[in-house]
Amino acid sequence: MADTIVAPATPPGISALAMVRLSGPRAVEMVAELSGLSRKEFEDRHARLVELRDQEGELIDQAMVTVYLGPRSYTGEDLVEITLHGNPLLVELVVEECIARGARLAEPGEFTRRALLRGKLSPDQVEALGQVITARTRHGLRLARRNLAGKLGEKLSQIRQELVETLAAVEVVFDYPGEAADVSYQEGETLADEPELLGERIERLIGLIQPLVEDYPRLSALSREPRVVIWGAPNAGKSSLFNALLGRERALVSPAPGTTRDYLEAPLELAGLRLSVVDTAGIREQAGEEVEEKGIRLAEKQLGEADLILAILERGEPASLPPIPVEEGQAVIYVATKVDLMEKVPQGEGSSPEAPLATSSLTGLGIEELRQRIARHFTSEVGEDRLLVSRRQYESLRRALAALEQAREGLRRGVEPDLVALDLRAALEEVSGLLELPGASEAVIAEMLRGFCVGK
Ligand SMILES: Nc1nc2c(ncn2[C@@H]2O[C@H](COP(=O)(O)OP(=O)(O)OP(=O)(O)O)[C@@H](O)[C@H]2O)c(=O)[nH]1
Ligand SMILES: [Mg+2]
Repeated sequence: MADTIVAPATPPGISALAMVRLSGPRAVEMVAELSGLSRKEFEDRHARLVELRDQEGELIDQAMVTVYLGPRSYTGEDLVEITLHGNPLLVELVVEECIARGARLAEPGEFTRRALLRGKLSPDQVEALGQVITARTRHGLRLARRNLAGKLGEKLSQIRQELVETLAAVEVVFDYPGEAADVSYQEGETLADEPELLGERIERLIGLIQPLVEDYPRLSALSREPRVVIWGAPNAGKSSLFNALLGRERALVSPAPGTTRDYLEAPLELAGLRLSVVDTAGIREQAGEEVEEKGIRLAEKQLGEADLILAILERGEPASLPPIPVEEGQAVIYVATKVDLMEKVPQGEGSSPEAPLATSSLTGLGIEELRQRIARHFTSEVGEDRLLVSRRQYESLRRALAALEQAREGLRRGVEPDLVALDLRAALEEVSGLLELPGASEAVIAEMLRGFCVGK
């Protein structure tokens, strides 16, 4: 960590302002040289207007420089933020000048990596930061901020603590350095002798982890831009519904089946949510031509990436709906189209093919209700207690949950306490791995910083 890194902290392009960031032992010295001043002329946490010059003495730009002396900085080392006029050329020049003076261009996420390694941020906060940057909905932002404030960390710590206590109570010989200190239990008195009490504890732990795992598909969709994919047979009224939802004629509509070949994607704003709605080619067994066949393949691919599927039943007819290969975590709303042509309009909420939500793109019936139904799907119960986990945390918690379920099952069958302890230990290791900085695992850190840009 001895070297000094530099990177643009704002995206390339013309803007009002742009920022270059430096971190490391020589950061302040470098900016001092660039501005023809001495190190001492920069006060900790004070902005200073300077003139930056290249090695030939030519003016690069007037800039605001803010110095944050370590360890009271984002990275924990000396950190400098240089705010320039928003021209990518100026940014390039300043970065080049810093490199000429011995700095190294940062790798993506390297500032945050330093913060992590210096203990300025915990692993769960680093993942929360990623969520703050990538959130594409207000709800996703709220969830990310909650994690950044440490709410997920608290929850994971609580789970870990309870796992440690339970394990301690099962194992007479307890050997978990650093964690055993908070645990009090009397020797000879172990939960292994009381399967019912142990069962209750395991149940409680399952109850703590389960919501985190179950909420993941829906909540993680909020941290991206949720995708809503329209799926149905040719001519079922998909493109008409797509247009009706958007409130404009985006897709071509015609009485000929197989009109839509390519898929179409459009943004839709709903109650503070920004969604992506996708219209697809109609699905049928025997496609007419090669192009239609290709369209169907594209539609299937889109379906795979859907967070929510609008399954279209022409005139509410369940037989008109092609099979939907629903994947884990995907939700479906069943929508009857063209109900203006029906004698009896279905009254469903859209929860099953037998109870579809009635719509008519021609008369507008049910369209507003469908919009609300979609918004509700993503935003209902994003209550105060809901927590968003990252993909990595999700995978880990799923394994912890499986281990606990196995422990519960083992207990039920009356297996040896040793075996139950083994499962508990496996769960504990998963949860601990999310809270501690995993010493050796470079791959884990890289995964946590995936998607970060060079200046972050
Ligand atoms: N009466 C009535 N006709 C509709 C309605 N929605 C669509 N249609 C008609 O149904 C036909 C097919 O509509 P599209 O929206 O193109 O259907 P699609 O599912 O996109 O069809 P493909 O792209 O070919 O798969 C058109 O002639 C539409 O005018 C509706 O709500 N009521
Ligand atoms: Mg169409």
